[in-house]
Amino acid sequence: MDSRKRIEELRQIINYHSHRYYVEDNPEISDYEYDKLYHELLELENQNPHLITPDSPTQRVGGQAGDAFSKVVHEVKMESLMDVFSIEELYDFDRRVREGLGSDQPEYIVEKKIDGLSVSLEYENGLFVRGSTRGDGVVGEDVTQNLRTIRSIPLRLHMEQGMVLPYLEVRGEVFMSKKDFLELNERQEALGQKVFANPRNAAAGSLRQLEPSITASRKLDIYVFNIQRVEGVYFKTHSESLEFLKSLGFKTSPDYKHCQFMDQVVEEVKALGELRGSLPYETDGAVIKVNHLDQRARLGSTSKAPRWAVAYKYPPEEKKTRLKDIVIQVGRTGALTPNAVLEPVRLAGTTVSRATLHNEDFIKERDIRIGDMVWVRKAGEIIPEVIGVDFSARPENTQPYTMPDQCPVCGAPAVREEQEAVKRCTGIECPARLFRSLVHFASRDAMNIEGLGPALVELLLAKDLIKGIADLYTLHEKREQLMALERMGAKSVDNLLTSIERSKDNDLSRLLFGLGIRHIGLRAAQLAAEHFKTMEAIMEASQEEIQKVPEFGEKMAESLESFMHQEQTRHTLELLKSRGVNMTSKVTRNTQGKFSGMTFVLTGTLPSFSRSEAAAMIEERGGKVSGSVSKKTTYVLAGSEAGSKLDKAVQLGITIIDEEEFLRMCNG
Ligand code: 0OX
Repeated sequence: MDSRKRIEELRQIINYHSHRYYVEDNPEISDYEYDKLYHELLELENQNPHLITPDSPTQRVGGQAGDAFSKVVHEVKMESLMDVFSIEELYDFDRRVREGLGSDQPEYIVEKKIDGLSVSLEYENGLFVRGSTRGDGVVGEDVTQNLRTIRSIPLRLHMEQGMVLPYLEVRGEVFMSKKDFLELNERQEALGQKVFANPRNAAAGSLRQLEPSITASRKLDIYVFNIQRVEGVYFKTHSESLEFLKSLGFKTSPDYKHCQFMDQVVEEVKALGELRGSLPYETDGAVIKVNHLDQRARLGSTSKAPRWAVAYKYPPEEKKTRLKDIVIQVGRTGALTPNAVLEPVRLAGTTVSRATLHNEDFIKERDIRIGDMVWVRKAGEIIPEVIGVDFSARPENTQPYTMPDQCPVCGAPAVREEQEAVKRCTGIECPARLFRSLVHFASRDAMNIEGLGPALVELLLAKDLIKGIADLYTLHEKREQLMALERMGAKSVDNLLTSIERSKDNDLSRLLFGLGIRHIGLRAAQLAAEHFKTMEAIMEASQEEIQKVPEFGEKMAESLESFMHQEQTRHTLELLKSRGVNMTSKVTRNTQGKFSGMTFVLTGTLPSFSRSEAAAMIEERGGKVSGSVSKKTTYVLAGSEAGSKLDKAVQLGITIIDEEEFLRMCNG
């Protein structure tokens, strides 16, 4: 068979199985078999790049990152729904519809109201050509490249032979499942990145990424629920149009209900209210729509919303139950979170026996005590939370709650920073925060172990190849096991091991920074390394002695001293030393260097260095780095998006240099 034919055949087979998997949730073949087909297609397309078309399943993540989204005008307005909050108001809606229709009887469709963000998808001759956000209903943003990454959006519609469909615009709701939302937040937290308040925000944030590959990594999904515009076909009812959309390959409003009478509508609205807690995605209501499209046309719209549809919004369900205990969970950043252990209670579709109490202040402000009867609800319908106490039911002899001063996982001191809401574990060997410790240890400004990013750290921990930071330096004995890891070939294993080996010679300052000690940033680590010269000296130093390090304040000295005296720290440092990691510093302030006597201020993002790298380069040459611009500043080294420091430099007439000029000065 020639390549062209096989490519077309593979695309059809892959599209079919992709639809079974992502739209019908009912796969026919294993992931392995699917991957094999996909790779065959990828291979053939690689050999025949001229045969690649934009609707190929391999081309979902292809777009370039832009710097902004362009605007899209919605020819058919993307109307919003009127909300109602009671059954009574639902009957008012029905009455208005009946008045509008005269002697004609309405028939209703009840759909779940998916809590995501509305988008428009446009198809020309069956090909996905443009997708946009709702925006204000009239003007939205072009997010085509990002929508293409959503597997349940067909890039090419499934049209019967001979079918003519010059143009189609549909509307749907992009959402993230509850499970994927929780997993995303866990990942975000581990990487120290923004966590999202609810699945809707997560979906919106993911869809509005300027880099489509980020959207692709976010597991978004869509339900399509309306035809906005179409040429070439005609429908009498909304339900017919939904069935048509389904036949084209769209994932449509799931399990919508036909209702002839209002009592059926009310029954369905109540049933959905019961069901919503157990659904894999969030719903914030039910949508009730007139089914006949000619009736819709007659009813029309107000300036705000269509008269033929309404959204019934569910109130969050609240229940009262006994708080049996408070247990502390330690997150990956070492944060201690108090969790309520509850007398099990049914809430929004699931049985709840645990709930978050957020943090120390939350408990204190509400005076929540073990033994109390407490009110619980599901925040954003997913994570149960305690909201308050029924003081009238407080038993005798309860005590105000106090958070522990020690990490319940490893026993190290748990400390709360002034501006922070949570206490954090400070133990370097604490299993709960090991992931985060390792990622930081390997990072560029710390030990600079190339190739050891969050994904690999995750794998090494999952496969039990390391149990602590010091175990990185025994990995060379586990070459075989490393080779067996996903995506690790001989070359990447060698590179990793070389990089780890090389890191043994790092200056003490990098090691000190890599330990992730509270208040000891890159600069503090450099100053301490320069001052003490050896790890041993730091370990023996008293708080007063540490405070003599230039620029060190009491908090920094206290934190460093207490960290150095922890049992876990000493153990890890001993292991690191015995495995050959350098514990001494050669950092010295160069007073004869070409930058001696000069003060630099860094601002904005430099094209190829981090600010700390540039600072190190300046200091190596005897210069000083300051955080603010003054008359004493010699140079301001400015990158992109430089802010007020740059304005101030201009005002004071300070010489501003860019990275290129800076490199010339360094090397010249
Ligand atoms: C949803 C949803 C939203 C179509 C035109 C006016 C009302 N979030 O699930 N909107 C609509 O319908 C729009 N249906 C839905 N199912």
